[in-house]
Amino acid sequence: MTKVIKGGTVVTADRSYKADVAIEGETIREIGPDLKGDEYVDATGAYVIPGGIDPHTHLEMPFMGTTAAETFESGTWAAAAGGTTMLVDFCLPGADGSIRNAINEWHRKSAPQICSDIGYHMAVTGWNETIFNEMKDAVDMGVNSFKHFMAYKGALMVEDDELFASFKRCRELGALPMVHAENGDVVDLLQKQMLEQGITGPEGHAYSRPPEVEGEAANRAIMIADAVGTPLYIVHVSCEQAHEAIRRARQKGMRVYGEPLAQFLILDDSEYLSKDWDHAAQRVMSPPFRSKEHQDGLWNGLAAGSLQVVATDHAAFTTEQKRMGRDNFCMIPNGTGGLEERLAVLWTYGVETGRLTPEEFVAVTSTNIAKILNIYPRKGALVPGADADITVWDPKISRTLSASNQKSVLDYSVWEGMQVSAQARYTLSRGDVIWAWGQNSQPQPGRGKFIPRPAFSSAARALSQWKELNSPRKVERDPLNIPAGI
Ligand code: DUC
Ligand code: ZN
Ligand code: ZN
Ligand code: ZN
Repeated sequence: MTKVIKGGTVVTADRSYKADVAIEGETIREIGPDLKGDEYVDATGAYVIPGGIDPHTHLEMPFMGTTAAETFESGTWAAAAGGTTMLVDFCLPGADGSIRNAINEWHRKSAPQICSDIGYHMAVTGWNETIFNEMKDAVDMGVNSFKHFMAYKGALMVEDDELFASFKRCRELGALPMVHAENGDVVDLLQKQMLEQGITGPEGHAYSRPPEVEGEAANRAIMIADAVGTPLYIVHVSCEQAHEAIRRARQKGMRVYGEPLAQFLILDDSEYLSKDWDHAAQRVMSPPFRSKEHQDGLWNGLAAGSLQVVATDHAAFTTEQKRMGRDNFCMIPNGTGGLEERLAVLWTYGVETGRLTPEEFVAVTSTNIAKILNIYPRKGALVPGADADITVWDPKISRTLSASNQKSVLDYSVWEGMQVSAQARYTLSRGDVIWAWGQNSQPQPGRGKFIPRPAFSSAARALSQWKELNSPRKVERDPLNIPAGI
């Protein structure tokens, strides 16, 4: 049975051209003019793009005394409705601290629910021999990236010696270290000062996490990564201070990757001054939204290549959950949503305004992510043999984003009232149409798969070289086989 996506303009990270796409089973068979099939998907007047990959979500995550409300089922449905066909979710260790158990727990939760494919990053929230050993298990289980929180003091935060040790372990294993870059000690101090001054509302959240604390941590993590000799991925880059650190490191030849969020590109910190407590609290996340000046820099970074991917950090807490921090902003569960809206807002505010070309849009929403996370070209590519994760992207459907029409389980939307100019007409996951605009039916829970992401192979080579040289000053700079030019 051959399915043909007919009459569209194929857009890849490199170029755009008129072509049909033939799918056999779960993969792409052929791309070319006038292809014949048994079944057709109409792409007339639309773009045919690799399905979006959101590299940063927190579905059903236990966090700050509660659990994120977005489920694997609602989250993957919302993603499909927004043209995203794969999520990479953050796996957190439970009370026993075991990485292996945490990954199994994530499988247990996600497997029966996911409508599309998923991968994981693993969080390293402390340092001991078990963690050192189990990081290898994680890589063997298909998790090749480890996130480190430099903030959330007393909870998830790791110290610099732990960062160094864990980065080194990543290097040995051929895994990619990631950081949440905020100076947790300074945030902790500033939070106490805010409360002492009687500032207890959501605006205190933004005041206690200024851009400098993010810039400082980004610089520190980069220096530690350079000392270890490993690439580094900095999640949720919100400000010029962190962007500047990444740009400088890249100029010096380091492989440092930066991930701004859709929220940071479009929404700003004036939201925290709302007279409506709920409105402001719903937008509390870390790092917080920044002032408008930071946004131009982030957009320019995406076009210039100093920032490579756009994520959402989708961590969805209901208004009721946000009210846990009614008397103290430090208790507001941190997180906002966007996995359903990411492509539409990026198209509207990026491509429609001329800040990004359609090809750059594909690069930052899918292809670069697949390359950096080592799942390219199975994902993120429109080539024969790749998984048929494809979005038929319609630049003529304009609509208003609202909690009333979203697939997310949230009772509000941080994008409420925003007009967007494009929408997924069809979303295909490994050849199945899992979303059709106008039909609004839910894809089958459990049809999604966990996609193992292998260790980066050139790391092993670099490691043996390094052992031979037996000198920490002679470490190879780039042990990972991420394709050049990203
Ligand atoms: N930031 C958030 O806002 N939510 C989840 C975790 C994080 O780092
Ligand atoms: Zn410290
Ligand atoms: Zn984070
Ligand atoms: Zn996050």
